[in-house]
Amino acid sequence: MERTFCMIKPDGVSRNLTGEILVRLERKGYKVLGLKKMIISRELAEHHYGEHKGKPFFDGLVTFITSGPVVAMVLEGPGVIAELRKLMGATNPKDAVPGTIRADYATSIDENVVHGSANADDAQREIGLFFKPEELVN
Ligand code: IDP
Ligand code: MG
Repeated sequence: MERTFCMIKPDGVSRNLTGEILVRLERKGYKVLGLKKMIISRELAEHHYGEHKGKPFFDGLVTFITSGPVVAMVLEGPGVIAELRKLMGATNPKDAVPGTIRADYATSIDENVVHGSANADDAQREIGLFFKPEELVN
């Protein structure tokens, strides 16, 4: 059993896609252990996206992710880390396979609706950044 961190980005929340995305993840069979709507501080955003510091899109990314509420969640299920990435689709929606969340709901790499941890180390780190252990309920 694995756990991963998933987040509906401000574009997804403001476009009222939260329910659509949760339906896909729940129907797939993943358990939602933690779920909250929140506005990310600049400090948290810079930590969360720390691997991208120094890249040309970093400042825009931090500004965007802090621009409005997100819905953060922890998902649990077999193979959920890699499988969530498949359900999300490629980072650039232009390259995302139809049927994936980004292919179906996004048109821009800057605003691609959803985040999912890239690997087990990131999953553990990101879950810890956004949730206290007691906020996760099975
Ligand atoms: P991921 O979200 O698929 O894991 P990352 O490479 O970790 O993709 O990048 C984090 C986020 O930064 C992406 O979801 C996207 O919104 C944004 N991003 C990544 N690469 C670019 C780029 O080349 N230009 C603009 N934004 C980008
Ligand atoms: Mg990433």
